Amino acid sequence: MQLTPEQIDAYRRDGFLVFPDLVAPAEVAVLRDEVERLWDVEAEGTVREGARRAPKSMFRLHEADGANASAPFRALSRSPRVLGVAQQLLGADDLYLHHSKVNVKAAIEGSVWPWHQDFGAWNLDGIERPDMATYMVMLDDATELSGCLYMLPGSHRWGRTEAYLDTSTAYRLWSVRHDELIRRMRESPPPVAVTGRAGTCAIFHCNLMHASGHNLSMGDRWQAYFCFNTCANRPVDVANPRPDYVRSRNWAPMQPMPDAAVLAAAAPVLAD
Ligand SMILES: O=C(O)CCC(=O)C(=O)O
Repeated sequence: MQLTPEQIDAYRRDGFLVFPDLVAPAEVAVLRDEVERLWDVEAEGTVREGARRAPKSMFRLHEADGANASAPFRALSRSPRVLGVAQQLLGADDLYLHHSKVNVKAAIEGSVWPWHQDFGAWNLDGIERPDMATYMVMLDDATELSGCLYMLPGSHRWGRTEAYLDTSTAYRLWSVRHDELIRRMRESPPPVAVTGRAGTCAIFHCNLMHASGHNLSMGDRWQAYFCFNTCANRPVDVANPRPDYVRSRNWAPMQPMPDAAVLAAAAPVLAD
């Protein structure tokens, strides 16, 4: 998938792009089956929350091995729509995934993701340059009520803002000091709600300020994320590195797969 010069300009200006309905309903169905298959798997890379103990995040879907390995998610991450777009925006062919995940924001119980820049954590992981971007795929309709993402347009141009560890939710997150955030937001265009139908995608710069609210709706809000880095920007060694599922040590360049590989990777339906 070739981005237009206008899309590339918009990414540089705003720090994100949205692609409505990019993943077909049949592919979304395959990916949703995968989330259901992995739901009860007790994996190191699954963080749960709420009375239902629903996954807040299921990590490491894109690798060929491991408890949460998923062939359809692996194929999607390597498709021209995903890997190809990341290659164009990061200006490099050799990319790897720092991590992948599905965030299941469960009906009523799925909680907030405070305002943050992804690079706040990834810089602490030992990655030196903000040559990174996150690709998001909606696996069901995302609304403001169900806790869609919000982006603060242009905030990636602030550079990295000092982060603190917010421990208020099931997934500890490097967030932004509230006084600093309010000061910056007063000078910024208003946040954009990234709503859309299942299959809508977005890509955003690793310094883009983003957040999402509690899911107040009666339905879950499932979204997949692929966090790309250039192989040349792989992390340097740090003391006490985070686990592999969130700070990958597989720095081999990803090999592209065709778009059709997502459906081809679906588990076969067995006859009675
Ligand atoms: O899934 C969400 O609502 C937010 C996820 C997010 O911001 C992140 O993983 O960095």
